[in-house]
Amino acid sequence: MSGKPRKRGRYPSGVLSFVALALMLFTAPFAHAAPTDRIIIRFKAGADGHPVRKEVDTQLEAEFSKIANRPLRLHRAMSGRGEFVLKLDKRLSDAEVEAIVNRLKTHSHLEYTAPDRIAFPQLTPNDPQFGSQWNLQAASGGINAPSAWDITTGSASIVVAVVDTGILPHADLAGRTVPGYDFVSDLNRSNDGNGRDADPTDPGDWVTAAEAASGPLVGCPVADSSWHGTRLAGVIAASGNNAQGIAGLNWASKILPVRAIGKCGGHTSDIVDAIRWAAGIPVAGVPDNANPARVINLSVSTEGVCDAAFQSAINDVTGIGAVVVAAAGNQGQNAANYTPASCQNVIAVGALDRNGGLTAYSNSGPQIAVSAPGGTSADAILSSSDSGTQSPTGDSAYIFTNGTSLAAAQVSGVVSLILSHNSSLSPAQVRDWIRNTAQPFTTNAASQGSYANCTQTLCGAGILNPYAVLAKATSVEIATPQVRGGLGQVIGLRSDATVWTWGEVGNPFPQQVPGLGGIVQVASGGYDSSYSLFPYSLALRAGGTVLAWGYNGAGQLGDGTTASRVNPIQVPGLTNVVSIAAAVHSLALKSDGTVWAWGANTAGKLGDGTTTERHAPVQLLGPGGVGFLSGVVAIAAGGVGSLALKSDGTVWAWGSNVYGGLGDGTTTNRTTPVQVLGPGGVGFLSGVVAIVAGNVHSLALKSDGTVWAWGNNSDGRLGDGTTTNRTTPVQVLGPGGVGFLSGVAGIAAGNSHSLVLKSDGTVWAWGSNSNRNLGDGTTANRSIPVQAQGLSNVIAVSAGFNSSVALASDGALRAWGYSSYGLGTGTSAADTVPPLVRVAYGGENFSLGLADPNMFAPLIEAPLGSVVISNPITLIGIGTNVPISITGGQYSVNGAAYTSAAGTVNEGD
Ligand SMILES: [Ca+2]
Ligand SMILES: [Ca+2]
Ligand SMILES: [Ca+2]
Repeated sequence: MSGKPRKRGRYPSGVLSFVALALMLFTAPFAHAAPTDRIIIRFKAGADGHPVRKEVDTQLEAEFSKIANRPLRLHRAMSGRGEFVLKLDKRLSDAEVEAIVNRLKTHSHLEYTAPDRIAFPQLTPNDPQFGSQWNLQAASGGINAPSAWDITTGSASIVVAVVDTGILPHADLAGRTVPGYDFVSDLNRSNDGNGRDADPTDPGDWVTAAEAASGPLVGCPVADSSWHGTRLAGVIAASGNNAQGIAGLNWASKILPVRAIGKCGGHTSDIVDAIRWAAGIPVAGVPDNANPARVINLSVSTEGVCDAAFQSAINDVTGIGAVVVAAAGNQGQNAANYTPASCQNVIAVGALDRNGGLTAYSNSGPQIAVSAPGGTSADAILSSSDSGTQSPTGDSAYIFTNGTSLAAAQVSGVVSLILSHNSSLSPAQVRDWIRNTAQPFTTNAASQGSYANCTQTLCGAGILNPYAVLAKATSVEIATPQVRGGLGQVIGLRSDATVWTWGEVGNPFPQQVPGLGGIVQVASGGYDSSYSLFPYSLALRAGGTVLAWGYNGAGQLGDGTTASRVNPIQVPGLTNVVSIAAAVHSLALKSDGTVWAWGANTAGKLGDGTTTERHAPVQLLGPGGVGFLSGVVAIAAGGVGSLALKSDGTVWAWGSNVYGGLGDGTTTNRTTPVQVLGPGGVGFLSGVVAIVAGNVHSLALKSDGTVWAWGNNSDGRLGDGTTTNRTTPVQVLGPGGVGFLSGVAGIAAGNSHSLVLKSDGTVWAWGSNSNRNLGDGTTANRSIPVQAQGLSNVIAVSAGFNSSVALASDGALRAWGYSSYGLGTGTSAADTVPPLVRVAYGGENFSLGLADPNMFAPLIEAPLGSVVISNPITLIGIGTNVPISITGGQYSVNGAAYTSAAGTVNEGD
């Protein structure tokens, strides 16, 4: 970047500057209790002196849950007679738990109830120099980090990138870094004898008088080495309570050192490459980053309004969920004229002195989002550093400095705590929450010696308040566990909204997709070439955007390219998505009932009237190519075609029809949707509540619990007792060929087999069994349903290409079929009972976590209308006054638990 230094600028342009910080004077007591998910109860004593109830049985759990209006289960018995701990589905604020406790007191069996509050030894870390870290303490004008540490001290799964001068090994950062990179390409600045390289160690950035007088660094300020990146890393993440040095804000998360600054600053071109790489975006000539950062600290500043190069990189990384924190700059000017503080979508941080007032050096103005202590030379910020004035000595020193750099690093540390606690938050949410929870500025700072009183026009929304923003982030919503089989891969969504993959290609056991949180739905697709499998994945974020990674040979990732990607990227321009599907092509359903498609388009499976491969989403046309299909509530992608379910219970299909898988009575391929006919080609299929597409056959579940199938019938995969292909739906027979299959709550289809979950938690399958994918202990193909052995309490099923997987109500998974060694089970034996998915060979069972524990499964998600079910079951997305027939017992509608006699009920009954 270019531009002339201003009067108060310290350095030539093109240089980052470091900032001083200040502290604020607030003495709020922070009286609070940490969130808890537990409640203590004690049963009353009866006439015989014994508790009226000996245990908390499922009936009592249901009663307590109803009173609490959320799941509440037995956790364990306590020491007192009749005394028990109950556990909520998540941690709630003190006030929320108090309210539940008060309601529970009304239960006639209970003597007392109390929140199971979490007591702390008032977590003051034992780091010997913590006493000098006034900026983190409450009494000294700091941000009261100990109160935040009561809630969390960080998660090891979160990565914070420090895009700066690199890093030094330091005793207080040992074990806390992941491999970074050195992006300094200018040999005049790199000081390590080369350009870009894989070692981000800081060689020093000193400038001698001779260098400043002539040569490539002429005009640069003469300076000792700053060890700037190491200082920032210490403020963010120095290990706390380790009896060593200082405490950083985050004691567990990882620092990603990304070197982009050398002697006398760094170039924008290197910094923006470093920013993208830090978030996991590939950079040409550099190995992909295996540990994408969710937080990127930019304690750098250069003169000039944010330019397109900087803004583009920031938009790219915030688009995939990385929070960018930028120092205001130390020029004492309007931050709007400095970069990256003036960029959109960053959290720009101003620096306060110990009185809570604006420091003389801090840039200020409406661009600032929030302020934090930056200190002054008299009251500076202690952090990890080195005593070397030129090259490092490696002495793990601790040195005081001040500046907006250090203020920004404190915000980055707090952001990493927030994401440690609730990884689902978007960058915009994090920014809003930090601003909305900030402490008010002090009003008399200038009279106490500050440069000026802060106002919201000068210094942002207020003073960084770690406790308040973490308390807000405690109200997490859990995801409903899901598992999806695919081509060469299984993908699982855990109840903490993290994503895990494993399968026939790649990881034999579940591994977490790094840096991914806040996911509400997953899909697994892939491409099969000469028996080599190339999987890819889609994930839907809570906010309605879609992430994609893996194979991209036909544009399945929707990013406009055919370059496969290791790390998730956001599908550009796609918003308000409520459901996703993947096969060799990708489908997305938007909240307005429209469908969008991209990827392979052979035979017209994208439904855009063409057979042209699409590398970005196109909208699904209407029947006959007129207008667009609308009113869609569910989508399915198969090997050859696609299905859509409309809210009126009708099914629409497009793509390859060689085996009749489109169900329109023909074998003609369709590039726009046609309506699936009724049985025997009479009328149209109706009353459907769920659809799935196999490789070359299709299944539909009707609201009466019956299953219908059409398309290729090799090996009996349609379940009608024959192997005759069908161009219109036939009804799946009952076990033994007697009557018809009923009581079905979930369906799945693989390459050549079909799988259903009945509402009693059992699993039934039919079709090809040569790979034992039916789970009945044999290898005999079946044209009528047989029961998979040893499975109970199943809440969801899914099919891979030639494999099957079942999710139980306790979060455990069982997998069977082809390549059982690669199904996460660690066995290739022909087990009679499908084996459990494990975390490693011989390891513990892998779990996707409990579904909303009192609630059972989201067995039917759509559409609405009149739905006949038998319990236990959960319905979500149901409008009020929609009639729902149940057989009685426990059920849940829209997240609330009810118990009812058989009959027709409505939400709230
Ligand atoms: Ca280098
Ligand atoms: Ca290097
Ligand atoms: Ca320490």
